[in-house]
Amino acid sequence: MPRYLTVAAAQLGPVLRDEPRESVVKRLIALLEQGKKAGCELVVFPEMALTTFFPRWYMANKAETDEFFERAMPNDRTQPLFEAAARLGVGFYLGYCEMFEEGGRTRRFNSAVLVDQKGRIIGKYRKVHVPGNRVYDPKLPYQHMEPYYFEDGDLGFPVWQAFGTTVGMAICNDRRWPETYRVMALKGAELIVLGFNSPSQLPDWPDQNVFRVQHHLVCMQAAAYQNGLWIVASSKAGREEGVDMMGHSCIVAPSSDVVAVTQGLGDELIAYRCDLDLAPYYKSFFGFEQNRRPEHYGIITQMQRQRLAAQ
Ligand code: CDV
Repeated sequence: MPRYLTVAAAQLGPVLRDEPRESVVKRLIALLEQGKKAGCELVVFPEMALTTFFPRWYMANKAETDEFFERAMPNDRTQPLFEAAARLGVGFYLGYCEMFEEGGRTRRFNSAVLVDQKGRIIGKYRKVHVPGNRVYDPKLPYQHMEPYYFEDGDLGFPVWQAFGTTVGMAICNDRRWPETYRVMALKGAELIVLGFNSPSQLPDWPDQNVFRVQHHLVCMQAAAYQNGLWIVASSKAGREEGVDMMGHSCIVAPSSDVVAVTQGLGDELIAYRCDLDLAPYYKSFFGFEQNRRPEHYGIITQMQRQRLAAQ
């Protein structure tokens, strides 16, 4: 029996600081409805989809950022999105900022949930690779202070049996790391869904600006091919609070082909009917079981242990 999944990347144009959650949720529901019309079973929203990308600002008092976090998911303001998913029969991936109290301290993560076609959460992921500066840098026109605001994700890279396949999640900077995909591929992932917020210019690495789109695409094209999986990546795009955010939300096939990509920098949905059997086909081409040589890969994890020990 051939296996197909119609999936979409639902890109969001800018979300400004004063845009109420209710308004963003309406935009998400409109995209979900477009996804339904396009025959989608799953729609992928961006990283931190409910708010502006606040780590571009430094706030000495972290409590000032509470407005950007969700204390529960779903909650009163996001419940309509979950209800829409159940009504339309379309699942979704949603990136958001997660906050809770544990052991007398406040914990904050850059997280995402996977929601099924009945509007139920079936998986949660917390961003493992948390990039940027921990300390405010006054020389930069804007910051990228994720390590100051968020803990490293502590859930690893789980995968879920859902949507007729094996699905894994990642968030933004994770997509640039080969290990992200490899770990989930070894757990059988055939589809990885991710949201991102990537500025078009990096003020501390200006020589990289010309490569921004190329590097965004090449890491996922290589990963899709090397791991035999589909990747759906959804961006927050356009000029958000004075910062240009890259568009180029896309769907990448296991062949490495970019089969769909957004054309603009606003709210935009791109859908594709994915042949899931391409995943086992490309995995068997590499022959993971027979041809991998993990006895030569130890340094990948040993170096991490040494660095941690030296801290
Ligand atoms: N949100 C991100 O994780 N952004 C990173 C950069 C800009 C630090 C990225 O890899 O796009």
